[in-house]
Amino acid sequence: MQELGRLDDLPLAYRESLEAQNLVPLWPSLRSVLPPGTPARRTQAVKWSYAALRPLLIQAGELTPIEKAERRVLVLSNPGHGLEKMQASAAIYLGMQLLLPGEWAPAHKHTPNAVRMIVEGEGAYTTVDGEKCPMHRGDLILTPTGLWHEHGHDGEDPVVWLDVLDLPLVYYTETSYATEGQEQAVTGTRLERNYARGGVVPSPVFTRGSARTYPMLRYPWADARSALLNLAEAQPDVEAVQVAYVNPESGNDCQNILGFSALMLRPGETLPLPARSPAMVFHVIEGGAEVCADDKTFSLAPADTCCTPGYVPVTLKNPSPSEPAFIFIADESPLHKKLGVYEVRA
Ligand code: GTQ
Repeated sequence: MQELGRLDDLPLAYRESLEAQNLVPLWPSLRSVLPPGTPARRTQAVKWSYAALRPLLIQAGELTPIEKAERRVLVLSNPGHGLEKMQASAAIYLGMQLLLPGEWAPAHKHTPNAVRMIVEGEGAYTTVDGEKCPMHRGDLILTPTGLWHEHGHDGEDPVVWLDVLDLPLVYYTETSYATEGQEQAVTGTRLERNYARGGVVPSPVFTRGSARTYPMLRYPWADARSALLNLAEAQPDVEAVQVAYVNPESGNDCQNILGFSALMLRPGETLPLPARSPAMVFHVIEGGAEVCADDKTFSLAPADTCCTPGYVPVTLKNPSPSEPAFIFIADESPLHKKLGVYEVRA
């Protein structure tokens, strides 16, 4: 490949004249913005241990009252991007949020999309768009763009959940903002039951108005788990025992920018994944897993989380000879597909 001219090959007076006109020569930077073959990535493969993070999160509960935090979150930050950027990958933000008994995180809405994956504790709930969504371990609760949401806790013990947002991308596009609001009136609860039987959905024919843009906001873990066990039993040869969290009215990804799925690794199973353009996040719901990517191997225990960059193969392994492992996965594939840059490399 041809070596191109450098900035300091150019006379200083010429560079100053360019700068005075807000002009920049392309050729000294061409290879760095269009690197040959594979993109440059800041995203590193990183693991966050729940055992290491939990005491620090509990300490945040002692140090900072909820009124002073609004959302009491420790952000899982990828050092490859710089910790202060609060990014797990180019498009993914991850945070562990703590809510103590009796606490209240007030209503707001914002342009980034969020989901919560409940990690521990009973008795908390989030109200999204007037729907009260109880939180139990492994449940996935959506907070799509523009919907009001607030969190409350009527239980006895700390509740922790993993927040996954597309905040880095929305911030980058200069479209990230929030609006504060009043406590919501609850107009419904557990509307996901409307979609609990595959293939039948509420009929729009005799009802006024159309289906909500985001008809299903809560995906109970008990249902996703039994779908995985059923798939493993019904199709023992299936390559990956994986279910996607989708919009049950359209069958599309449940949110616009990030994709979410749950994977079961059978006892002893090794699952090689090809190099794909999106970065991924793995969070263990039950069991244990080894994640190998980019010359790193992470051993994940329940509630541990890791991320992997795009364009590298990833191998997942369940080291247990007797117990299945259940993993929550978030990735950037809806974004890449919409942008037309999605790739799978053989
Ligand atoms: O719970 O609404 O981790 O607004 C970051 C921003 C959680 C939330 C985060 C948020 C929230």
